[in-house]
Amino acid sequence: MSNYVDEVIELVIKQNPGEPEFHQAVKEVLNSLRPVIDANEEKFRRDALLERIVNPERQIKFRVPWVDDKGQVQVNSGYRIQFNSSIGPYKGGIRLHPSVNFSIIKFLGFEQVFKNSLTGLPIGGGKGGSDFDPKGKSDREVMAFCQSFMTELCKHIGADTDVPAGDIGTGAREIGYMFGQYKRIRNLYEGVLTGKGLSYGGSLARTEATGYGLLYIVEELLKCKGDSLVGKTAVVSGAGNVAIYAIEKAQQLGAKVVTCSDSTGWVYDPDGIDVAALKEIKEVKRARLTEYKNYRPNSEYHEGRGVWTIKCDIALPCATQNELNLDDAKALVANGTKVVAEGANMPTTLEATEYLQSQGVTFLPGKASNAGGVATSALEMSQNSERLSWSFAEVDAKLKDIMVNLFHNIDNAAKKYGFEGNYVVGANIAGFEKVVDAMTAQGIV
Ligand code: NDP
Ligand code: 2IT
Repeated sequence: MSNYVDEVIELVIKQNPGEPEFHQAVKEVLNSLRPVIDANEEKFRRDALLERIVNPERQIKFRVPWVDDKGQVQVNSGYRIQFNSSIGPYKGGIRLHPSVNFSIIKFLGFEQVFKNSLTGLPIGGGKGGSDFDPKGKSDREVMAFCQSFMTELCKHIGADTDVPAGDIGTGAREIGYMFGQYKRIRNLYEGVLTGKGLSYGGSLARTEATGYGLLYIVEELLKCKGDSLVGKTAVVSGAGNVAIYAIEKAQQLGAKVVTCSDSTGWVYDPDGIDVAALKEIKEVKRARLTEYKNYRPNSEYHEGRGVWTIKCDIALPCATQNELNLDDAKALVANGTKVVAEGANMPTTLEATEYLQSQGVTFLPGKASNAGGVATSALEMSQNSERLSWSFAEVDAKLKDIMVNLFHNIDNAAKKYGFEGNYVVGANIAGFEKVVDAMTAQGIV
């Protein structure tokens, strides 16, 4: 077996010190690509293929000054990583969260390259964000931040160059303010962002797409095992965009979802989460989950973390990276969980993933199972290019088709290399092969 993978992992650690999330994402991908890399080592080494693929094409960091409601100037850092444009313009969300740094944006950008490849649509990989925290800020403060952020970012993006979208902390409100500022400065009305409002170029079903897509792929997986979601119990973490629409679709497809969580606590509702209440608390009031009990007196609210201790058939982590660790995985296995499918990006630690797989739990990695969001963003780009809007049913049907095809694509890739049922290997190989093909065809760039 070749040492090429180990050498490149060493190089990444050396060249990107203090970036543990980025190291983690690179290790997960490269280790599972060993069968392909071993088979092509001479060519890949000559072309420095792996050294190029782990190096972003461009990374941008900039100052974001803005004035708060007291007249005080605040300064945040803005980031955009343009990771790989071999199969299309850079595409990926903008995360607004105090934890944002190069490590987090690089891990997300790296994952995005392979995820976007798996959608089958012409989108390259990128990611951006800021350590700005929208929580507790007034609308005016959020607007001031978004305008300042876009004043710099607009120099680096464009409908055919790089198309950002939402992620943690960036929803319809933030995208609206950013779009307005881009249009004003660049004097261009173009599809430079996705996740836009419906009145100015957004796509129907984009809001729902990541959560719905997650359930479409789980449904297809179960169907191939002669099973379905009907009567299953699921636990979900998170209470944001991905979690809300994952819960909604799971319940439409016949499962009962009994948990959700936010960064301070979690809810257990034995009768099934009330999605309308959750939407009102999170999307309208922007409040904490402590409110949920006012709507559902039968439910329990707990401080801290704990959703993985609840007995379930299916676990859907939909909050953030590394939120499901080895102890959580052990609790799930002890409770008889059969499927873990990631709605968030890298929510499961490497040790937890390996443990789940070793115990026969079917594991769907985020770059496959949450790809419905970015896939529908690509559909929004198509609609913007032709200056038309498709119906909800049309977009939703395309999304479902994409997720079903994606599942068979990763399933076949895993089988082809002798790793049947290992969807980490399947997703990484299938995503990688297309990117390598495009990079090779385009020469040393
Ligand atoms: P939101 O901001 O809408 O929601 C995030 C949720 O996760 C909130 O409930 C939040 O709680 C919780 N959360 C965030 N950070 C932490 C933390 N450090 N610890 C515990 N809980 C936390 O984001 P999204 O739903 O859009 O994103 C969720 C995940 O899905 C992310 O990993 C994102 O990268 C991924 N993703 C998103 C896509 C999209 O289309 N939006 C597409 C594909 C993946 P609180 O409100 O208290 O902060
Ligand atoms: O992680 C992701 O795929 C997203 N946050 C969505 C990216 C997008 O461009 O829609």
